[in-house]
Amino acid sequence: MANKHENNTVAERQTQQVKPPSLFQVVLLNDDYTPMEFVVMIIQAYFGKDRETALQIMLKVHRDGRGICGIYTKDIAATKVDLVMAHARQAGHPLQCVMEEV
Ligand code: TYC
Repeated sequence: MANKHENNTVAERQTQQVKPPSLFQVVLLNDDYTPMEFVVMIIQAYFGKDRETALQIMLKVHRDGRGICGIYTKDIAATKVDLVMAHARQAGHPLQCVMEEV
């Protein structure tokens, strides 16, 4: 369906004009070597959690093998993964961080 405007331009009406962005969860994986305190610091620094929440997420990862740190649009999630991985390598820890579509 088309609408004729006063200046003779035509705007097409589309059924799905914009799609909501797909979302990705950023997940930390457990390992045997990364210090618990380093993981808590990472969760606070990159995922905006307070110390208590960061501690709970870290312990969940430690117990269950994985834990969600946050849910973001694709570019933001990818940047978080890159920053966390770079920081962990810089510090000499094997911490793994991945993103998964929700
Ligand atoms: N399992 C690690 C230890 O006992 C702690 C740890 C928690 C490592 C969470 C990684 O994503 C992680 N030191």
